Amino acid sequence: MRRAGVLVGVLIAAMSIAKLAYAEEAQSAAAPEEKPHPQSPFAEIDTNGDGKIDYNEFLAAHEKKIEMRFKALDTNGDGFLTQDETMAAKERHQSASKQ
Ligand SMILES: [Ca+2]
Ligand SMILES: [Ca+2]
Repeated sequence: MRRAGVLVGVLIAAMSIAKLAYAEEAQSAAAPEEKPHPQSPFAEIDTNGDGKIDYNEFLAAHEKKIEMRFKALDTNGDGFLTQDETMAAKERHQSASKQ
């Protein structure tokens, strides 16, 4: 089955893009305009605190989610996804959506 390999490739590409984006974002700190509540999810994503979420901040926020998803799929924690792991996740997802 090829889809699992494609999924892994997409995840890895997304993670490396997000890392690059995060490094760029750290260099371009803009002046803050209006600050949302520091504990809000918006403030967590808006890392430079300018009151707006730019594409790099959006990517960085999703990098965390992608990492969590990867770790959830990698049930034996070896840093790789096998077809068995992705198929098991698919089956878990399908049985959960039937309930
Ligand atoms: Ca921002
Ligand atoms: Ca694994």
